[in-house]
Amino acid sequence: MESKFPKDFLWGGAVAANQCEGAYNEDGKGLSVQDVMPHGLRGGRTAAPTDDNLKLMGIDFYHRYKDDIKLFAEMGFKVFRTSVAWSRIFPNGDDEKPNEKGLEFYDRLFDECLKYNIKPLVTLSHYEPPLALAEKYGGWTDRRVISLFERFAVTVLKRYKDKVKYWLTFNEINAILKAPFMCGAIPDANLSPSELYSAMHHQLVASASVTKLCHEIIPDAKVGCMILGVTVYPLTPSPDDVLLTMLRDRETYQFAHIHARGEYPPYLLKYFERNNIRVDITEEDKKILKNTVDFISFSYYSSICESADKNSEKTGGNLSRGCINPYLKSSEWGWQIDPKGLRYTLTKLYDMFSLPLFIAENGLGAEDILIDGENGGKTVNDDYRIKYLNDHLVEVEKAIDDGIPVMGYTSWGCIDIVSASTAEMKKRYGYIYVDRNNDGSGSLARFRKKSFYWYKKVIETNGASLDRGTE
Ligand code: BGP
Repeated sequence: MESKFPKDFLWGGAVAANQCEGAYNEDGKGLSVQDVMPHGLRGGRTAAPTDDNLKLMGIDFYHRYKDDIKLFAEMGFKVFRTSVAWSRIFPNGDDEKPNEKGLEFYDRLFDECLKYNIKPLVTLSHYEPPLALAEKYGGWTDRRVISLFERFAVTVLKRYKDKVKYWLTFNEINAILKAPFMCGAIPDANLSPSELYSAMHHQLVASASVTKLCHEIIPDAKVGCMILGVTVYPLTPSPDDVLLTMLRDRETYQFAHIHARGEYPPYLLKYFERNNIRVDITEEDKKILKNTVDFISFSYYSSICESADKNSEKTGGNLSRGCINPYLKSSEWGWQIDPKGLRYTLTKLYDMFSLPLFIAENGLGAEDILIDGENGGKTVNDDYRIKYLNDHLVEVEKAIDDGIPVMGYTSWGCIDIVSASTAEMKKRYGYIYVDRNNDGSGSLARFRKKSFYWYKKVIETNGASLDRGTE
C-alpha cells in the first residue's frame, strides 16, 4: 500500500545521556542526580554513587558512540534524539566557565551523526540536573536556577548552532510534579505544594526563555516542548468518570497549553487560588512565557483509565498510573498497550493547539532472549516489539492521513539502555541488543535484533512496508 508519511518524515530513535553514556566521572563531568539514584525512580537516593548503579556505565555510549551511530545509519535513521548532560558542561551547574572536554564530546557525537546525514534532535534537560544544584540551591525551587539553565543553554546553543537544528527544552516537563528530585534536583521530600509548583513555574519560564534564545542564536532552528503524553479514557460512561478524565487530562495538557499559547490556562491559576498555592508569576515571567514553541513533542507508551471508584485496579507505569482498561493487554511491566491511543493523542493535541507534532518516545520495554544468529553472531527474535511498533506507526499514519502534521518519530531506547523508572537492563526497548545484565555483567557487545531489519525496511520504504492488517 502507498505510504501516507510525508517525504521528509524524520524517522529515528531516542536515548538520554544519563541512560546510555556512562563515563559518569570522566573528562571533568560532575555528578548528576541520576548518579545517586541507583534503583531508579522509586528507589530513593544515595549519598554518593554506588557500584550497583547501572547508569554509571550506561552502555558505554561515551566511548562507543561511533559504532552505535554507524548501526543507526545502517537502519537509515534520519534523526537521532539524545540529550546533553548538563553536568558534563557545567559540572556543578553554577560554574562560571563551561567544561571544554564535555563540549568536545558532543561536537564529536554530532559530527558523527552528520557524517551519515542523521539530524541530531537534542533535549537540553532529560532527568539529569547537576547534583550540586540540589545541595546548594534546593534545585529548581530556587529562581536563580533559571539563569543557570540559561547559561548552560546559551553555551550549548552557540557551540552547536551549525550542527543542531532541532531542540527540546525539558524532557516530559510535566514529570516534575511526580518526581521532583529526578526532574528538578529538589532534595526535600516534604515539599509544600507552593514550593513544588514554584519549581514547575521556574522550569516553564526557563523553557520559554531558552526557546527565545534558541530562535535568536539559531534562526533556522525548531524548538519544541516535550510532554509526558498520558492518554486517559473514562473507565465507564458515568458522568463522574468522564469529568474526572477531563480533569486528569488537564494535568497533562496544561503544560502544552503554556508552551503553545504562551500563558497559564485559567483553570490552573484557579487551582492555585483555591488551594492556597503561592507561585510568584511576575510581569516579566508573563512576558517571557509569550515565547511559544514551534512544535509539540511527547512520549507515548500506553493509556490508562480514570474512575471515580477508588477501589478500581491500577495499571503499571513509570510516572502515571491509572485504572486497568479491560479492552487492552499489558506489557510485562504492566504498561497497557494501546496503538489507537496514539492516534487519539495526536488528534487531541492537534485539535487543541494546531502545532506540528513530534513523537519523541514510543516503544515496548520487554525482556529479550539472545539466541544464535547468522554467521556466528547473536540476535533476538523480537516479534512482540515489531508488532508493538508496527501497530503504533499504522495509527500515526492514519493521523497523518487525517491531516495532522507529524514531523517525526523517534522510538525510545533505539539501542538497549538502562531504564529510567527501574534502573535495570532487563527491560529493553532497542533494535540493537547490548550485552549487559542487571548484575552489571556482560561484554557490552552489540547485536542486531530482528526488529533492526524490520525498522530498516520501514524507513527505506517511508512506511510503505508497515503491516496494515486487514483494516
Ligand atoms: C520516559 C522517559 C525516558 C524513558 C522512558 C521509558 O518517561 O523520558 O527516559 O526511560 O520513559 O521508561 P523506562 O525506562 O522506565 O522503561
